[in-house]
Amino acid sequence: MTTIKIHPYRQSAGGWGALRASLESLKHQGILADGTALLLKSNQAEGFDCPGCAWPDPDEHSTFEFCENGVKAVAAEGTSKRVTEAFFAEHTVRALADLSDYALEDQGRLTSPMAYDAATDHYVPISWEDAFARIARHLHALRSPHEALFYTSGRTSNEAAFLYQLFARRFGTNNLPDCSNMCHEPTSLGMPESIGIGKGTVTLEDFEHADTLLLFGHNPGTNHPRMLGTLRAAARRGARILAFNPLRERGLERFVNPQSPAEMLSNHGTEIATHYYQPRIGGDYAVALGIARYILESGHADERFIADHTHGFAEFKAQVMATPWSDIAAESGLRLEDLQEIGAIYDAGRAAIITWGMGITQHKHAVATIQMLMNVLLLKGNIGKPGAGACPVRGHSNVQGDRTMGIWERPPAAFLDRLAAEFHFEPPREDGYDVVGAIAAMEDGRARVFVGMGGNFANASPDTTRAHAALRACELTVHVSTKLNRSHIVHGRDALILPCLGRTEIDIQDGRPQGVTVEDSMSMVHISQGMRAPASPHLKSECAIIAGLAMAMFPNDQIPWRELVADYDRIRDRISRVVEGFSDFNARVHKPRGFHLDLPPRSRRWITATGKANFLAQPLQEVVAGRYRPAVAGRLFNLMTIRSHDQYNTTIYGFEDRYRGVSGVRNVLFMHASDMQEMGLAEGALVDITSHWPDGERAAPGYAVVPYDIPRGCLAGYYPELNVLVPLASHADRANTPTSKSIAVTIKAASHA
Ligand SMILES: Nc1nc2c(c(=O)[nH]1)N[C@H]1C(S)=C(S)[C@@H](COP(=O)(O)OP(=O)(O)OC[C@H]3O[C@@H](n4cnc5c(=O)[nH]c(N)nc54)[C@H](O)[C@@H]3O)O[C@H]1N2
Ligand SMILES: Nc1nc2c(c(=O)[nH]1)N[C@H]1C(S)=C(S)[C@@H](COP(=O)(O)OP(=O)(O)OC[C@H]3O[C@@H](n4cnc5c(=O)[nH]c(N)nc54)[C@H](O)[C@@H]3O)O[C@H]1N2
Ligand SMILES: [Mo]
Repeated sequence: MTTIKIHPYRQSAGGWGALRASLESLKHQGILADGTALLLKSNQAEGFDCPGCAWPDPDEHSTFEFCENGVKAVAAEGTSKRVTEAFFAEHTVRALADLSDYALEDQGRLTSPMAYDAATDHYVPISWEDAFARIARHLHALRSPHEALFYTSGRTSNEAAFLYQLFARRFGTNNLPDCSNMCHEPTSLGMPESIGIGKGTVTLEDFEHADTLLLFGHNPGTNHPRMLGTLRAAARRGARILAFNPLRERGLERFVNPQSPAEMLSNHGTEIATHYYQPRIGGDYAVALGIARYILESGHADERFIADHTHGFAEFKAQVMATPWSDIAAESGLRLEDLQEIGAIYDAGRAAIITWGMGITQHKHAVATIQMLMNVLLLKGNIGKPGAGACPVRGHSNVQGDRTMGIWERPPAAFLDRLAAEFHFEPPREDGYDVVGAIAAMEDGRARVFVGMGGNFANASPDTTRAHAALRACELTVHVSTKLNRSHIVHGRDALILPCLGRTEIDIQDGRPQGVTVEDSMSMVHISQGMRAPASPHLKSECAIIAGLAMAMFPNDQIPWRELVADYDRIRDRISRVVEGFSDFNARVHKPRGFHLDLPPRSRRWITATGKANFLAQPLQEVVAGRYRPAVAGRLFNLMTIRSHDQYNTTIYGFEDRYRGVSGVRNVLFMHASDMQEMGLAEGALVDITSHWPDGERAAPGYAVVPYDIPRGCLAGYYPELNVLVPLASHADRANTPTSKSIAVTIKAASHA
């Protein structure tokens, strides 16, 4: 038994708590003095894009938008701490393995290229040239280019992403797994089949015209705090805001805007959600189906829109009407009255936006759920008019842009054709491995070299034990990184750490400062200009690292790598001819605030097989039957893995999950009080968690249960620690996104309490 106590957070999200935490993080990184100056450059017309989340910036005012977790992200990159060659000389990799993930990242910024030396078990200094030559040697020695994997995390700029995919395809493979595979892949797969594009259809301005907002499965107070400003404005205008989340999340309930002196002084915030519903984990398909059924029954569907713009309505209607309300309610975890209320509110709305995050995508039936959300929009003509549309809330600040630039293991043929025409080579045509496929390929030797452009593959991936073994089986692992992390410790026989510039830092090529570009969650493309002196003189930009490697790989190549990287305008010129929607890229992006990509659904053009927007649905019983419900001894729970308020994915900033009232620990398991009672567990009791899958059990020992407002039968704990429980083969249908929000587990009192 430990003394973990939950202290319910009665304050609003934001407010003084956010200011205090921001100052703490600047202090912790040793940059309190110049941190503020740095922050003022974030998300400005001439500054850098915040490396936090992908939420867009309001364009009418260019004042600094305060965001606690943006401060933490910028401070983490701007830290005064450094990992030096002396540090690596002092510690064997074995010794480093004993450090926690928090401690690894907290060593500070990487400063020079390092290579693993098996004889001494140390990372030792290596020159950039030798590092490139070593990678080239390994790659050339492969039997096939498909034995190499090129992973990308979503912070990588458009320019670096474009060069990186060009390099991989020039080498001969589409093995470009990325963080998106674990994130919004079901969105990118499901939306095009429905409406012809895998991106959100709204802009920030639409939020000003919407009178109804449906928020599914994301936690803005923590993961995209600037969205709270948008929601606050909508709430003040009287929009109805419906939140769907098994957990009660403070940031969805009440928000004090740190930029509003009146709110700060009175400490009285704005209510965000007008209605808060707590479906059971994975219940959203049924919720959305219920909304559809309500609209169909009410007779208020937009018949004109349906006739002019959609396909498959009759079949869809028959299927929905054949699903009994009692099944819908049972599967959603909500009461019939709630479902009716939701339907009525949506029905009464003039213009509605639906947003969603990981609570929707990290499930077995994620694609079907997203398509059901699209059906709900289509029923009322809520796409292609002001104030209405689909808004997937992306994660990493440039994850959407990376995909636009061709970081995709299943590239469309038209993209490859244009790449071939522009660079005069024949790119590979067969699909590559995604994240799940990459792990399996490393396990059985089909892949032998792993290159990571950012990220932390070892800890972000599902099934930690298998993911680690897979990396260890490689002949070479290479990581282009800013900070030390587990992926450097869990390495291949040969291993390299290549330290790069962060987005906040000045990037000089050929004597001139370069800007990069990014695309936010709403398809705004703009320049990001580093402002700070690099953390070390030995760092290279991601673009320069890729070009350096390419020149070592392909001397005298027809692709002029050296020229391209000497001036990023040249990379953008190439992008303008290869990537659709980017014509005149340089001219457009150098305008303040950049430009918006043209999205066909906004003007009701549907680039689908039918030429229309498609109603697509799966019978509810099929969705239910697809769920894994093993017969086990003891009670089966459904576990979701989520982010605390004090982390950025695998980067743990600290141990304060402020809005959930948890302090100082991360080994907690949120549980309904009645379930605790039924299991005979007192607050703080330690339990061992076991996940179940046909290939066997996986264990996470020593978690302290805390009572929480969560539906019975549901549990929640933190990512990445609980990734050990996610079976590799448990992933979203077709999209292969690990089911990180839905893991079948049992619990029992800890063996060593
Ligand atoms: N500060 C900070 N910002 C971040 C990140 C970070 O780690 N830290 N990560 C970035 C990245 S890569 C991403 S993808 C985003 C992630 O942002 P989110 O999508 O908010 O990610 P999660 O914390 O995983 O939380 C998902 C939410 O879904 C809810 N949920 C879980 N299961 C279900 C379900 O079945 N149905 C419903 N309706 N809800 C459910 C959880 O209770 C939780 O509130 O944030 C980005 N921004
Ligand atoms: N169980 C579970 N697993 C999950 C999730 C979950 O909710 N639950 N979420 C999934 C999601 S949504 C995502 S997006 C993935 C995240 O997966 P990743 O993107 O792979 O992980 P991060 O933790 O964001 O990567 C952090 C590392 O990136 C490096 N880095 C930071 N900035 C830069 C930069 O500018 N350039 C370069 N080259 N490197 C940089 C630093 O070295 C840092 O250690 O995890 C997924 N895994
Ligand atoms: Mo993500």
